[in-house]
Amino acid sequence: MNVTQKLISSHLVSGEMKAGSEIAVSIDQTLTQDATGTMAYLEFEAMGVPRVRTKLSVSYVDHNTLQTGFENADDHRFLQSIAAKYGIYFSKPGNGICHQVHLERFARPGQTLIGSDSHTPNAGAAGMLAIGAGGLSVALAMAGEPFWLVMPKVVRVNLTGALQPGVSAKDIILEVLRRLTVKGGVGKVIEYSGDALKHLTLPERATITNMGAELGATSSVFPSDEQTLAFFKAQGREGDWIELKPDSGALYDEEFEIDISRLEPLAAAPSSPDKVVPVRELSGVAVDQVCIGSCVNSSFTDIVSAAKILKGRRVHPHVSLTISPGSRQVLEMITSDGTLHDLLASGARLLECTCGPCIGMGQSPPTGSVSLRTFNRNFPGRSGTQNDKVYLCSPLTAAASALTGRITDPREYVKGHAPVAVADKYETDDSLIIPPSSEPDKVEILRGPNIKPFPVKGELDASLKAKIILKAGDNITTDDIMPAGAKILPLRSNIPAISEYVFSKIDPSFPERAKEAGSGIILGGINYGQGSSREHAALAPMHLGIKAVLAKSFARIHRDNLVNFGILPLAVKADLYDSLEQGDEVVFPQLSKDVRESAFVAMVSGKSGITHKIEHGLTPREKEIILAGGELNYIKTKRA
Ligand code: MIC
Ligand code: SF4
Repeated sequence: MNVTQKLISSHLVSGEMKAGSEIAVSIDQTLTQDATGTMAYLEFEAMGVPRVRTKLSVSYVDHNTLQTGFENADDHRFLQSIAAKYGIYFSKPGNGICHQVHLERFARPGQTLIGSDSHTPNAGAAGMLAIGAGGLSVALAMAGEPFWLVMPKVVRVNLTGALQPGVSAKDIILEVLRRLTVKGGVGKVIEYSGDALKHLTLPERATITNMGAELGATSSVFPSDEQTLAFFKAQGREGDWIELKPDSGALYDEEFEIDISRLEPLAAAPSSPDKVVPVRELSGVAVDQVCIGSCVNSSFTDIVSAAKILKGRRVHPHVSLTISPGSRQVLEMITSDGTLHDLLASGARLLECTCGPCIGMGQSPPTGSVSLRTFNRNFPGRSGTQNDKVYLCSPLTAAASALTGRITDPREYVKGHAPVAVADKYETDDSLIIPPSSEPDKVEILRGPNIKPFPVKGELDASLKAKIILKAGDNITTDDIMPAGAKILPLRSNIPAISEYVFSKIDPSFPERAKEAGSGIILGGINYGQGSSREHAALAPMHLGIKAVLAKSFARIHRDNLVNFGILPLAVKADLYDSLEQGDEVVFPQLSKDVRESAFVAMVSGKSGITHKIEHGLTPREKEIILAGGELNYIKTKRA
């Protein structure tokens, strides 16, 4: 078996390990972050389970940390109180980005983790099966339910050689993205192997598994080996380590090789993580802003390697350089070893240990400018500035470019630098991680006025007449569907309020048209719903009356979220997509009967009168959920 098969088979509770068939795995650990966590815990609360049933559950606050009104602060207080009551560890704001802290303090080789954040596969660097999911799936796992997924294909990426100076782990994953594109990983786990692994440290591996999310992959994983042990020892967690390697002769569904010694610095051009080009081809592009941080590149190693380039030099006068360390551990270490001083002396601005600019929580770039970021996503407008031009690159490229004010190949700036190794010993102060209360009965859950109950749908309609509210193109992201940023994120606990922003960046009158129609449909192209795990991209449209999404294909997490909230996801062929227009009316004459009894649903186009038979592709379990009007209704009936 390969590593992925070992992880799945040791947790398999239902189904057959045959690529494409539905399986269920037991979940050892869960994580949430604040922007998805409030909903997830409200959903968990509704399940009436007195204490989480996982081995470990952690609630992080790292996204909504700008307290520009009472909303985010109220959410933090709610999250802390509900964690104390239900047996969840609470990582306070300032302690760091969930994925970075989880890798440092909690990841365990051989275990399973689901998190209400799409970059949860970051922990796959430590030999875990770590998967991003909607908040409701995470709530169910906390209640002891298994996690359902389609058995992925396992792709072996064989890494050979060693990185040249100035080239880093970010360039490896950018190369994978260049080859596979943002939809190339759908239905797959990317498993890394090869002799290059002996040089790749855990933080470097995490950069690679983290950004596997941008491939649309179910997860990414590395074996747990000597490098893993070195990291665990340095974190004082040797006891949590086990070895986990593929059997010799393990089989894979697909494989390809990258000789990493031949890679050069790469960058993703605006506005998609797979628009990858060599940095050298961009040299000369003037930059106004450089941001180093986010869960993909904010480790101690990342910040120190950037600082080595900046040391003794000054940031270009036209550039604003920001640094967001990934965790308090990273911040403490760069403070005590003098790196922070080098950064500040170069003219860098220090931000909190949070997601910050990555999710538009501040630092939106100026109009018409270029922003160069070490992040994982550059979807249009995600920075908070309309028509933004965001490039993604490594911390080395970012640092060199901050000095010159132009996108710059870092290779000539690293001459004489020894590669930054994993620290022998990390500073481990867990005082900002609050353990759950030992007297849960005495804990009162503190809810502010912004925390509204989540909407629940009724059973699937027997028949449905609906209007196509929006016809969208390919690769629509959840940032398009339910934008984030400092203005909208504080409404994550308030579905009626946040629904007013559905599609606001690309089609501001969408909410109004949807409400007016009463029942609506969204028509999408390929890879609809790529990107984040935010279930708000399903919940808020549901609140506006969206009953089905017809798309050429779906991203995994978003499709799960649609099913979870009773919105019917229908994959349609290109000719049907082409024949339908925004504003058209369609009728499903016997919707619930079709879903219950057939593999197809009938849909009559109002314009042509033609009846189309659409294969719904729902598994038996998903059928039940859709018929019940969503997972919460389904679970309630099942339990009753
Ligand atoms: C993101 O990177 O888009 C986020 C913000 O972390 C999301 C979660 C969210 O929308 O709250 C994700 O990646 O799942
Ligand atoms: Fe936070 Fe950005 Fe990572 Fe999402 S991708 S978890 S917003 S740092």
